[in-house]
Amino acid sequence: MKKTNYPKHSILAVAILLTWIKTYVVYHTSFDMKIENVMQQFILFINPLSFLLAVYGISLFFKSAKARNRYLLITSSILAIILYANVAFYRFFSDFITLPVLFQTSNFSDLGASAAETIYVSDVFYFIDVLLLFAAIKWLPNAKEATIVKPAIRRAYFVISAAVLFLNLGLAETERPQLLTRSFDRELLVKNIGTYNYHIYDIYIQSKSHAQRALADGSELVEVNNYVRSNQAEPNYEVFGTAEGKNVIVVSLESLQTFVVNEEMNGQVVTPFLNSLTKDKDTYYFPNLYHQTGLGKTSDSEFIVENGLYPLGGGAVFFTNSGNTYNSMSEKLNEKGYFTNVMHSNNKSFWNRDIMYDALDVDKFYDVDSYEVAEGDAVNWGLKDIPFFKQSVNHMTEMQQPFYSRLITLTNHYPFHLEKEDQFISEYDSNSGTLNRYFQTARYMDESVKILFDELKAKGLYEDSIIVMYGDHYGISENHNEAMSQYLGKEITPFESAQLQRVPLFIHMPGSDQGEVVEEVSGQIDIRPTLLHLLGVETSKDMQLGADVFSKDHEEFVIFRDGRFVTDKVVYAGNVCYDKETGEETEAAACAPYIERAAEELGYSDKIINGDLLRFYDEKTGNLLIDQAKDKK
Ligand code: GP9
Ligand code: MN
Repeated sequence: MKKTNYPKHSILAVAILLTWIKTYVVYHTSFDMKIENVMQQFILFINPLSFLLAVYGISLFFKSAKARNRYLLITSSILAIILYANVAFYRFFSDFITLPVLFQTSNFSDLGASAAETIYVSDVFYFIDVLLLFAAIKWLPNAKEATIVKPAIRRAYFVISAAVLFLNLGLAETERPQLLTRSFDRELLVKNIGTYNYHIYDIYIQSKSHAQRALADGSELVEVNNYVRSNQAEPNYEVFGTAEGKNVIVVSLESLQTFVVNEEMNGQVVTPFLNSLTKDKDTYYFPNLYHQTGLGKTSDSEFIVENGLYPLGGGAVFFTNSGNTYNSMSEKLNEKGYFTNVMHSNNKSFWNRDIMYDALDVDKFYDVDSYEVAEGDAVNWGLKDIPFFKQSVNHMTEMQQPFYSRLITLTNHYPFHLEKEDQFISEYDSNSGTLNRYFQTARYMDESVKILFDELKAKGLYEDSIIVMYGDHYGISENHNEAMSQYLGKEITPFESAQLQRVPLFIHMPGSDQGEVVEEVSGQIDIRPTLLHLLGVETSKDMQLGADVFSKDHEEFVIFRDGRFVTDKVVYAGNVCYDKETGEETEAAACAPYIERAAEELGYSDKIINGDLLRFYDEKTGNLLIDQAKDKK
């Protein structure tokens, strides 16, 4: 055979380069990914590389040229099919493939029909790298030569491929902190770690929850059920059903904490409209309600409100358990004839909402595509709250009534940027730009809520609706304690930090004349039973862990996702028991009985979610389906 000057591993290099370049071109031509700066462009460019180096690198173990070439071709074809499947899926769903979609059998008919429609002859382009690799194997002179690779060389090769992966992850982490721990958006994942790595990550997350699910059986429900039943709170029949038949409008107030309500900042009122609601004759205001979210932030609060269960301790339950059986508030209201929907002007795959809302039985998701985002109308991650509310109310006028709409706001979100024309008050003057701007965006949110009320009145929807608004989670993290302590005029101890987890809840019932400030210590987990009971919907058979705040049985005991808790007497934080009244450390015995119960309750909630136990429960009869086969549903 003729000797050539081609480098020894040129066929491997050709395979990697072809798939790499094709993937990068496909990113730009076939997906709609917003690239905001040069760094993001660079990350997008290098993100296929680490995976391709590793997977094609396996060919270095093959001793014969024929086997090696066959491996390279098969790998190249599989990768082309995976990428192409994503392209075809994206054309129809504007989203990347995630395993649960493939498992949800109801999606198959959709998928099949849409796939046929979205395949074109020109799609052979997506396989061009396979064809070129085939040609290279045929024509490249040294492609037929076997190359024996020394183990040391192979090791060096894989070290380099790992180094590329870490470089990629490092850059992604600076660009999007907590990307992997929170896994908040598929588009962001693909943008930062690449399609191929994303699929591995997706398989990892999904198989973890599948394994836990497979091991669970109905008998685990016995203990959970006993706990839930013994902690159940009877409705208060004085208020039960007082909002029956009304449209339900639930508003998630992004990052709004109670510390700004009824307060001033440098002589400026932060939330004038919400302040007026705290004294309004038709509004229940809850100043002592705490958020209970974990890493899943907004989505965790949605999960709590819909299901009356805690989110998970690690990762966002919207991602990890979107294939579970739930008995959500949407499902219950669907059964009462409500049209259930969520409105949020962001990319629908954020927090895996598009998939999770199916599991929660939400009839329709009005995502960013249902909104007109005119020039100058967007800030941070999407449409500003004022145009968002206006357009949302327009959608409501077209809905079948009664409806249950959950509106998720976005403007009061970190890093709290706002254009000049939307700044109704000046900034604060601490060393934290974040806190300084937070007051302005909170003020903007207040204005937007006022406009929501005005719009509902103008469109004739107000009188027939009940409006529930809650802060989803904290906006100011502990990184800003110094600035926070300047504002509050006191040191931020673990006690104060826990108290800062209060988020406001308003339940506004036009014409009810029932308004009051409900001082009861409560949590987001109580919202579901409280609201359902106001609507006259029983929850006595539901597998939920919250309790109706109006019930005489409601206990003042709020458990945070991280194990901290608050009662009417104590606050347990940083492993210290504090007297709630004074904020001073108190004897551990005052907290001791609750520590175990907090862990127990969180444990039961985790058990329900990880084992997907609601598939073994009949909420109509309250029967446990213990003898059912494990693979039910
Ligand atoms: C994203 C929005 C904000 O769609 O809900 O999410 P967050 O970062 O607050 O969880
Ligand atoms: Mn949020």
